[in-house]
Amino acid sequence: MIPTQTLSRFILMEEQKYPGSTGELSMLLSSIALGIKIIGNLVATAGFKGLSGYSGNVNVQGEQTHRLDEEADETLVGILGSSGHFGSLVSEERDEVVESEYQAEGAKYVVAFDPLDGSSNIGSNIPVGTIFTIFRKRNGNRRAFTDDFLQSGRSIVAAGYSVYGAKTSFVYSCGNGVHGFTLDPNIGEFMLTEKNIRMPDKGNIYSVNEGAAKDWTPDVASFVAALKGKESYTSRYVGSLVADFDRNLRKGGIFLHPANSKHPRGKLRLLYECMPLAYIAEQAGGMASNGLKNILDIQPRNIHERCPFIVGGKYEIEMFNGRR
Ligand code: P6P
Repeated sequence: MIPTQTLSRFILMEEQKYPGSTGELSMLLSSIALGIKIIGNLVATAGFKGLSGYSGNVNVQGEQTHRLDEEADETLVGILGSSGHFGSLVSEERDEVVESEYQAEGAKYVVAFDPLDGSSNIGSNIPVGTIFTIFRKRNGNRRAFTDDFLQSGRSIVAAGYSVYGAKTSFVYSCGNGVHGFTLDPNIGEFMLTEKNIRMPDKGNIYSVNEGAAKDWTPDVASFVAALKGKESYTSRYVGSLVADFDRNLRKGGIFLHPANSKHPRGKLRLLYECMPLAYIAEQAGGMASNGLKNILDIQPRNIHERCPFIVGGKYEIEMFNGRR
């Protein structure tokens, strides 16, 4: 079978389900997909393009930034900025909200993204990725500003992520299921490879950094012990969020980056890591929690807020919540 469904065509077909749509969301998604193709190439060729290693700068998170972090960020800011169809954006690499210099007055959307998650793994050829969240501005008739990002996950219009690994993949949802695409580098197109991805209700994989076990709260410790014991789950942990999430999305199981004594509010970022992946998980039949409530019911208080993140199939999340 010759695959013929490309991401560009799929996005347009999705758009036709919404009469009166302006095409802005399609333009945004296509712009993000273009940025992901470029970033995938940068990741693959960094070793001989002088893009390896640290840049010498420190980001808003207080972390040393890799040259690739900055290149990925510049790529997305540049492409989205010139699309004219977004009001403003948030990047993990930037302290403040970035205004779109070309912002069309009526631009409807704002975009938050982690341009290159897991970049500490790049030197050892471990998969990394880009994660994004798209909201509609609270008020379409005024310029975008920070408050447009501080919406709960229930207001997400679209979200997705890429994995730069053995292949460059793109997984996204606009609320009509989760769909997966694979980049064909020979033609530069993302080809549809998985329609309506479903997360198994119950799996047999748990994914957590056991090196942090000494810092876990008792509920997390007893939950992981039960999975390893009577439930006989197997352990898989890459240490790159998109890789660990992408595996569990298809095979089932549970991923945990819980609050611990070192990160009492969690390590992962709510707006552009936890929320988009929670949205994808829920669209695929799974669930995500911060340990107390559904991630999608949380309203961010600031654009770089951190959050404990537990995401998995219904069985595992209900077990974690003590209902099994
Ligand atoms: P830990 C990578 O640095 C990252 O931000 C995520 O991609 C990954 O899931 C997490 O941190 C790993 O954190 O505490 O296990 O090193």
